Amino acid sequence: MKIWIDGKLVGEEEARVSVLSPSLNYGFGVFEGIRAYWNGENLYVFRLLDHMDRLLRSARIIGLEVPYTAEELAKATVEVIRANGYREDLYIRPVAYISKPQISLDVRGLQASVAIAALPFGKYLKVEGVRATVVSWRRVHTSMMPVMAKATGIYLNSIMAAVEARARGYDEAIMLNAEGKVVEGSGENIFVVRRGVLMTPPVEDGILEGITRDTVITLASELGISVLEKSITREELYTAEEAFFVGTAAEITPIIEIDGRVLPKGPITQRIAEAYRRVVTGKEEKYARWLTPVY
Ligand code: PY5
Repeated sequence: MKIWIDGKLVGEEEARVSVLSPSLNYGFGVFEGIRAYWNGENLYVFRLLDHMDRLLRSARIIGLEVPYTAEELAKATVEVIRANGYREDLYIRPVAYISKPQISLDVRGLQASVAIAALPFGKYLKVEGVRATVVSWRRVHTSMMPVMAKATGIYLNSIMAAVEARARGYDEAIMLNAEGKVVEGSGENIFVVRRGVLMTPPVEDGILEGITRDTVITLASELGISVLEKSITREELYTAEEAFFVGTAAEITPIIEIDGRVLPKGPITQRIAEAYRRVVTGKEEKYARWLTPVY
């Protein structure tokens, strides 16, 4: 596999960092997760520029200097996919990090390296639906960590949640914030349906501002489904008619059980999932602007 690093395409064994990298030791880095879909004829990268824009915003939040524009990183992504000759569904992982050794926490003025890897990828969560549980680990509060940034260090919080849920026999975690409001999964945003209305936690509750979340809000409005961005309590979650996770990796994944309460795989979830699939595979002319053709 060829990986793009700072303008060069290198073999996987050459794509290495120092063990004393502050990105490895202290979690000082930012990353993205992007998907590309092969429809039998074309390979489309979904919302590529939006992901690269978020990577740069994340870097700006944590104070990491990334010496590339979003357009340059988008071009590099197409280049690395072509270099590998992929003709299948992919997951793309750009990461900006400090490759050189440094013990000091004073990371001011260091310039980031950027690596972009693309690999064949299937489903992340069970397509038929997942059993979820509210875990004991709370989502880090925005006064403690810059949760709006997709920063590597923050993912220890996600790992604790993801592992706790699985160790307790569930498929995925649902996290509450410090105030006890439902915020997201370990690596997904969440939507619930109550009385026919689709609801999702607002950004100010301390979530990652998901690109799939934005896609779902856009598609739902078009389908005539009303969407509310509002804080969600645990009781609202437990009395939801439908619930689903959304994310680049998770796509649209129905939640079929929450802490022993069974949920149907409802009609709104299904309509959203179908619309999403059509858009990402290039079957909706109207959303062609979200697709970057590789070939
Ligand atoms: N919330 C968190 C904590 C996430 O990590 C992710 C993405 C999302 C929400 C959804 O964001 P988006 O729709 O922009 O992808 N998580 C990564 C992904 O590629 C996976 C991390 C393991 O989906």
